[in-house]
Amino acid sequence: MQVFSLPKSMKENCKYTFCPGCDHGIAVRLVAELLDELNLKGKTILAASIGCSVFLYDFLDVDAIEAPHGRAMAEATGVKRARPDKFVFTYQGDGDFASIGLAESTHAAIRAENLTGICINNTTYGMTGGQLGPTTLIGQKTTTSPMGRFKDTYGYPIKIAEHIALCEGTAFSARVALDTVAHINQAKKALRKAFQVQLDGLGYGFVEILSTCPTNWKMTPDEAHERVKNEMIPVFPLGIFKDVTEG
Ligand SMILES: Cc1ncc(C[n+]2csc(CCOP(=O)(O)OP(=O)(O)O)c2C)c(N)n1
Ligand code: SF4
Repeated sequence: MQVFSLPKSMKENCKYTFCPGCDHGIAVRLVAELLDELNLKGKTILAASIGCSVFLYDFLDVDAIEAPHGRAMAEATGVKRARPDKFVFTYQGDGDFASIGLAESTHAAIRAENLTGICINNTTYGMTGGQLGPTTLIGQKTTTSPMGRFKDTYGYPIKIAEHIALCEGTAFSARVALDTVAHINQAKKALRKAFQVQLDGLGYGFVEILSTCPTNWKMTPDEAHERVKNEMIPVFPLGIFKDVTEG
């Protein structure tokens, strides 16, 4: 009989600091399951970031280095170059990865660093109170765009997975979501691929995960998943945008 239990790559007394119903919790569990399944627990170094995932090193039982304010890909680059035998990945919010850290994130892909990047896109700066972020949807109300995001004032949301796919050194880039069981299964598959391209030495693997922020969106978790389906996926289509293993 299969028993639902904590992945071995999670700390035994791990207590999430995420709000109840937040998709960050699902994403972290998928990462931990894959670390178990690929036998990576003892050879992983995480470059943690700022934002609601700041305490990731308290949840995952792996070595970690804290890299606040968008610098995770720069730190991960140094770690991986010094220890190419280690599996190195970042886990960052969209504000961290694609706003304050856009240069670091992009250049790591352009340099074909043999790293894995995971970006949680919840269309807002969650930890700091729901401000407008680089992926905020046109029309979306945030604490710093109370009338909604107008393109004339704030510009357009960035399509991160497509942007990373355009970088020559990218081996794999995909966008997934966590709003349904089918999508969660697809997300795990994409993460596995992004892990594998690093293990095979093929370059930069990246997954953008469409996620929720029920607290700042002022929605129930179910309403938040409806927003992912009805408002986010039409703007941020799911799929694989580059995969060098597929020719
Ligand atoms: C006043 C202020 N400005 C900037 C920061 C830096 N900062 C920490 S968390 C964060 C937002 C992170 O948002 P995101 O990367 O989208 O991750 P999320 O919290 O949504 O998971 C920022 C800008 C700060 N802590 N306080
Ligand atoms: S503030 Fe939003 S993104 Fe952060 S833990 Fe709470 S629900 Fe999740």
